[in-house]
Amino acid sequence: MLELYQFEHSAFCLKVRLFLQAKNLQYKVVEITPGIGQINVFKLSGQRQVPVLKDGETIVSDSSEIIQYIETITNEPELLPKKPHEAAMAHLIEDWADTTLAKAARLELIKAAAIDPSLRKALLPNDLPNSFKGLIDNLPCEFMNGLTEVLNQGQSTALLNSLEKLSNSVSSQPWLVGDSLSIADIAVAAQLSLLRFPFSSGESLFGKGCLGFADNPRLDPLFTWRDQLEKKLIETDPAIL
Ligand SMILES: N[C@@H](CCC(=O)N[C@@H](CS)C(=O)NCC(=O)O)C(=O)O
Repeated sequence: MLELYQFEHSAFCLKVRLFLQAKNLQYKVVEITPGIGQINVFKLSGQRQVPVLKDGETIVSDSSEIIQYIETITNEPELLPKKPHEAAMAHLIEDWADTTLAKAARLELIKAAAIDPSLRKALLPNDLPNSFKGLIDNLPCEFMNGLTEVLNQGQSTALLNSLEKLSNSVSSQPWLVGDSLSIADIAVAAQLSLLRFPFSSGESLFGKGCLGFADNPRLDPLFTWRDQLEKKLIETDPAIL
């Protein structure tokens, strides 16, 4: 049985889950508590980040490496395009989503959580005691602000600009590369979870997100596309939780 070591709200972990769901593979989720739980991740994989996939004796870390590994288990359906042009486009979009989009979306979410205590609380791991959650809830915003690396306006505008183009693209045709689902769609959809939370983030977070993104009508087609993609895959999710 495949085991996925993950954080509940990590976009890179969602990327691997969506890929496993699209491949219709059974897997077990092992929830890791950020910080303390990463000691076990380190013992298992020699590094501290999630996602990590365990397949018997084989341990793979890094979402892109995991995806390459899963592809060796089954290449059905084809999510890593084979035609050279499509393969290049899918690779470049995945790389953009994992780097530029991931970083900008993470910083936007930190900014949003700094000004919204309820978002901060909802993002905490489920297994934290309620008393501790209450403490976080009451931390003054200035304290959170002091901890954050803030996106400047130019970076927010650049992110919005790229997302509007993607929003227009999915309005006219559903797949970012070729004429079927690929890793490009999955990688982008996963990182969008930080800007507006999907169904899989749970009731307390679904639909919430970063001001200027989650509530931006120009991005609505993009988040609706993401929600439909996730819903389609979740309906057939073979995960054993
Ligand atoms: N390049 C990695 C990035 C993974 C990553 O950033 N993981 C974050 C969670 S989203 C993490 O484990 N952070 C904890 C840490 O860095 O200690 C991938 O694609 O899997």
